[in-house]
Amino acid sequence: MISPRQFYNLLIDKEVDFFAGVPDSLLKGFCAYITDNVSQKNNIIAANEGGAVALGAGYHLATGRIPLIYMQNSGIGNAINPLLSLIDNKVYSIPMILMIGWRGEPGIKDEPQHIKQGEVTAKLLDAMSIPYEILPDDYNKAKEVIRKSIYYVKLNNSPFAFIIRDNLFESYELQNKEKTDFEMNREVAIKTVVDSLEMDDIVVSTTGKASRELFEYRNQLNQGHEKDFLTVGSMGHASQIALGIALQKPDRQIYCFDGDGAAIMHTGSLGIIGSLAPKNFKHIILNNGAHDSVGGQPTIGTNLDFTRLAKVFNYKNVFFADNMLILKENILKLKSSEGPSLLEIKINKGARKDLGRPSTTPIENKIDFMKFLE
Ligand SMILES: Cc1ncc(C[n+]2csc(CCOP(=O)(O)OP(=O)(O)O)c2C)c(N)n1
Repeated sequence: MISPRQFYNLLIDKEVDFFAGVPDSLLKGFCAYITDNVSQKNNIIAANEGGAVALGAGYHLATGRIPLIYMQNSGIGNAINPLLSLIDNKVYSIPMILMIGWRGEPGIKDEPQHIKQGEVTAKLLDAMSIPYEILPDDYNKAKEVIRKSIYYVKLNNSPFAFIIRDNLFESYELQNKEKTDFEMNREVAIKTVVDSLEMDDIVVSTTGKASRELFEYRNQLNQGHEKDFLTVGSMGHASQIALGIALQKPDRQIYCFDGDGAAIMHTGSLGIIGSLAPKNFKHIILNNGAHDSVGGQPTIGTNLDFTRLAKVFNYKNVFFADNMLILKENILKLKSSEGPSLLEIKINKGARKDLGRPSTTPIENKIDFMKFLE
């Protein structure tokens, strides 16, 4: 294992001191370390991975220096466009280090949404002609990889990727935890909303712990999972899945349980919801101001008023709750409102340590869900 501090110091020695990315659980220790120790201007938690690559490009254009862009391998998809049409040698030829968390590494048990991504991570890099190394967990070997890769990116003005295996980084607890003092956390908010839904209502829930908490709550209630579409991968797209359903099923009420990080990742989607304006679309933003599911790194959610954003994007009705009493009142208002409507719930970060994972497969869920929609 490598300590995040040692790894950071190796980069600093090579004058790599600008970071941008979207956090990942495999990079948790490193992301937490730089969140604590690097100024906000030099560690930008981007809206999405493509934005992070572009930020790195801007930094390089302005300084001539090498940025490091971090992401989970799920984020490669978001990054492909700027990687190929902005920084590639055939376009602007911009050097950068990519640091990619390898979820779904073949041979290591992981969730279904990571399997394919894990299988093709190296192949995707090959297809983009981006050389890579699996970062060794020996300090001296890692040092050598860093030295060679920085030499390479400077010489070729092009990117080089570090693939990061699970457990490479020693754990590091985020110190700069902005503590909030709301009444609820995500799980309590989800339970409260679920308790007030009707038998026939549909839920599309976002990536990360929200879907896991929803799944467990249905178990606790001895209900099936057919009412819920769990967006286990595809972060940021739950609202458009929900929109696609809402438009085809105008007689059903569709609730999207979204995260602040996920909604920020593809905010333009809110505008598409506002413009198509399905009356049966109910958007619930569980705003903990953090990428809680992968380590609690901050998002801009803390200072973002999602109700205002929704109004600008032409939602018909907006509601807000930061405590249980108001939440219970405003869910009722949300339910009876003409959509698209949005309810922002302000919550604390954090989840149960013993939170489980869906025990049914995505395909089983899809089949049950489609039956329920019929
Ligand atoms: C494209 C992509 N990038 C990154 C991730 C890793 N990831 C999974 S959940 C998550 C955090 C989601 O944050 P938010 O939507 O605010 O929900 P919270 O975890 O706070 O409930 C991240 C970054 C991912 N799955 N997909």
